[in-house]
Amino acid sequence: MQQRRDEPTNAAAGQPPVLVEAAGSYRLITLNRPDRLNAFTVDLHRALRAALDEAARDDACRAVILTGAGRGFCAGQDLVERLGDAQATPDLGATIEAFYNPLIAALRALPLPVIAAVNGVAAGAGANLALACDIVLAGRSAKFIQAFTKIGLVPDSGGTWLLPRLVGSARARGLALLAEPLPAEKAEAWGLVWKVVDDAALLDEARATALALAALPAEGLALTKQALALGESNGLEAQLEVERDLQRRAGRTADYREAVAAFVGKRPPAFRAKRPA
Ligand code: T3D
Repeated sequence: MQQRRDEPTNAAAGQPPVLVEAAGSYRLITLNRPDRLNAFTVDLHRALRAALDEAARDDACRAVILTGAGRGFCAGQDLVERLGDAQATPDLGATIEAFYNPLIAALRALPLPVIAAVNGVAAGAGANLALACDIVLAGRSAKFIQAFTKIGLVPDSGGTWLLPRLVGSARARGLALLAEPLPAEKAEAWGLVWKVVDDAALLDEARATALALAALPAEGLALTKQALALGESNGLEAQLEVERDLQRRAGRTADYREAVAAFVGKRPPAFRAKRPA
């Protein structure tokens, strides 16, 4: 039977909206609605949150890769899902509050580094989902689009907060207001992206990055992520105090002691395989 144009796909096709590969020390989470460029439905939101929560609970998991199935990373909100609301006036604030805001907050608070492997177009909330990750890798054909104003909306999922911090006010305003595609290499030059690689090499690069992170002391990474998050709103004086407090905690970890002993002993360190609870 042919899919009706106004039905969100995937659930109907029996495909899970998110695929999770537990690859030993890291997890690969793939948004899996390729026929809609992995646009967000409620099901996709729920599955992605569950996958992130499970990764956080798995103490063998030291990093997460987030990517998209097919030719896109994520096209933001599924507008077909919204079509169903056309008769009523939808309360988009409610869906932002219920789904998008908690997702971005959860990503930023995850005690694990998250790598976005942007394998194609990242539009609307999909673009800001990628930018909210800790390390953004992009395939050469990827592009980032703040698609919101094209449909009369406001950049969300942290876009209005992240963009000026990443690229400065002038570029943030251009991106947000004009909603033009920003190609991967320009995104890298502007500081939105850690690294651009050939499309065919993207997943290998993401896996290598995850393994490199997984080999580092996990608590140090979690505390570093926490320090950077607090630094985004603190003044210097307050942040110096944050660094003191977090360094105190880091200095008490077994991995720090092991790293120093290994360095002085001129041997490779043997860090703990599991993240501490
Ligand atoms: O609602 C709320 O809760 C508020 C929160 C909002 C958050 C947001 O993200 S708002 C922004 C929503 N997203 C968009 O406005 C982007 C819409 N998509 C596009 O502009 C284009 O598709 C792209 C620029 C992303 C890619 O263009 P292109 O030419 O590479 O691909 P395409 O042919 O347009 O898309 C391929 C298929 O995916 C196509 O389906 P078809 O014709 O093959 O059956 C297209 O309809 C579908 N698709 C792409 N984006 C979405 C989508 N279907 C539903 N929702 C989408 N967002």
